[in-house]
Amino acid sequence: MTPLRRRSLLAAPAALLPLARALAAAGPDAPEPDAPVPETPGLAAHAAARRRFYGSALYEDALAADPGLLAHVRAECGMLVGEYSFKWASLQPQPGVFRFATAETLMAFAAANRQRVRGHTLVWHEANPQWLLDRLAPATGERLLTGYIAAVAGHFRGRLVHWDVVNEPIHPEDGPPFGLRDTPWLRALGPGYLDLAFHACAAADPGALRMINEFGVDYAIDWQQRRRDKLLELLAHLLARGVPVQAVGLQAHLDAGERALNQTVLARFVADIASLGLKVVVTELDVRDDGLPADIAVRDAAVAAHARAWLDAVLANPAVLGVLSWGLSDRRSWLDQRFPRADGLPQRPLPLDASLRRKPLWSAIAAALAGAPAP
Ligand code: 9MR
Repeated sequence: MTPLRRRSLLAAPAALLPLARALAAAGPDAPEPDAPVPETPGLAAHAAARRRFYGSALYEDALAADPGLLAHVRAECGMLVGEYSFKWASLQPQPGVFRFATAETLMAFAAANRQRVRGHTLVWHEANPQWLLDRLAPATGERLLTGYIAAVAGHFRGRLVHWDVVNEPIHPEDGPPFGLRDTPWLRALGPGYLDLAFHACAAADPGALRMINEFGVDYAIDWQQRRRDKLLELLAHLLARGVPVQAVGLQAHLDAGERALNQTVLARFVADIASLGLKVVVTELDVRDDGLPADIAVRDAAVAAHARAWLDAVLANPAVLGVLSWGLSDRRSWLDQRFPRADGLPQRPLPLDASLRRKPLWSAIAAALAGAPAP
């Protein structure tokens, strides 16, 4: 705060003096206080009215350190997903050593609030411990993969509603068949790593919906069309081989500056997935705004309109079970590291702002859920 503003605040009318003093004491960078939890229904209730769910990812540090956020997570979310604690590097940091404590803290929080939890993720090319990458080879791969899934999915058996059995397997530019990404798993085991993973998960926790979770399938642009085509091809091949995949996660990391949002293309893609007999979950919704001007009202409106158009097209299909966003509040998003705005301002990608107030994106999600057809 400049000296000038501080003086003018302290010169405020007597009735405003306590507020002026509080503002002056708070200093220039002090965050606004957390907004109280509204009394009107949260997104979970809006979703439940259409027999869908709404939830969000929770960054695990919040469980101990951010009671303000947790109060809103309780009010808005019917489902949670750990942002990191169910990944391999977190659950098995050393060979033979499993650490379930953080994931169990999240499970306990969810249970106390009658929230469901989805598991993310069993097999991925990221968030793997170094020891695993060092040991992974054709001779060892099957035992490492199926042993881990038996242990982890077995540990949570009956307590998770979904498992992202395989995360982000598609990357057509890499060259392997079915557009599969060139990963340590593919190199060790070939495309059959997916079969092994799904069968192992089905055996260890038959009640969790078994999913492939993928990003970059949102827009009518060539490289994303290739990803949609390859994902559909992969799913058809898996099903033809009797691989027990049951649903597709559309991550929905959207970009408010992207103009190629085509509702017809999107609706067709979801219908193609559904026609294979598979369900769909929107798993990681957020909306980048680094292509937009700084003005907050402009950004918030554009983010909301963009998400609304995407969600309307996707939720029109009764195979879509629900929506989770990748975080609930702008106070923390991976996008600020991965796609920082040129002007240094934080991104505003999530339903609540950094002070936990509902944003236009909150209303867009509520309205899109309200428009979903009967499942
Ligand atoms: O948001 C997550 C970040 O905190 C982690 O460091 C990172 C690596 O584990 O994963 C991020 O979440 C990703 C998710 O697991 C899969 N889809 C893309 C998400 C954003 O990168």
